[in-house]
Amino acid sequence: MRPLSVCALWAACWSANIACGSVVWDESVNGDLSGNRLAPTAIAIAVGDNELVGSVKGGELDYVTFTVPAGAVLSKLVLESFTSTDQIAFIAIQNGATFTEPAVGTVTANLLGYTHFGPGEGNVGTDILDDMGTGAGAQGFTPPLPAGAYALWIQQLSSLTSYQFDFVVSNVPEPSAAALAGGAVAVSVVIAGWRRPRKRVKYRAVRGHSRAAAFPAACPKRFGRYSAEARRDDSPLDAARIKPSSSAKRAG
Ligand SMILES: [Ca+2]
Ligand SMILES: [Ca+2]
Repeated sequence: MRPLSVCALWAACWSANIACGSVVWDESVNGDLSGNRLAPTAIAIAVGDNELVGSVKGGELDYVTFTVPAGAVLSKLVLESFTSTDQIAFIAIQNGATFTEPAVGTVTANLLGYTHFGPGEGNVGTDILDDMGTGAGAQGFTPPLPAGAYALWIQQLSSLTSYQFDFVVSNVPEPSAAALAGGAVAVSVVIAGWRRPRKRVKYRAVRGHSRAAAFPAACPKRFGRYSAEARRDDSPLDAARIKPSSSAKRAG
């Protein structure tokens, strides 16, 4: 079955009521994807929906590389369509712009992840990125995938298989208002902790004398500040001897 043209793809998306973003590669328009794992076809993806339309069959492999832009993540890889008499195909992912593992003699531990896809796997119309992250023996990951370069290996052992994937790219979430408020509270606590202990006013207590007497009348400001501190920091007994100034009352 021939891959859909861009126009037919849009019509199909409209009728099937599925997400259709920018078509970043359509083999019927842009040519067959690379079969060379060391030189995959580069597709440019951006925040939003990015459609890849291709086909594979026995003896033909598709290798793709893409870069998740800075400040964004790959949230999903949605298998939007699958047409074949063979109900199951295969896809694997690695970090980096080339696919270092061969199709025969693959060291699974060197794969970031993989999965089978198609009606036989029951995952047409679903996000398969999470399934790739749990491929047995692979490094594994939990979506979303962070910014960086990745390479895909897409394979079908027998019948011609047409597929369409949607690379769903999202902006890295901004901190929530609640998180910002929490951060502000934490900063306030740190500042408060930094300001204490307060520098205590040096004062030599003399039994029977008011502390107010230690401050000359010419220094009312200092006296007021001392009074406020005395009420907070000194013993209730000593503090009771001091009549706070009006400025201290306001400060307290
Ligand atoms: Ca192909
Ligand atoms: Ca899934």
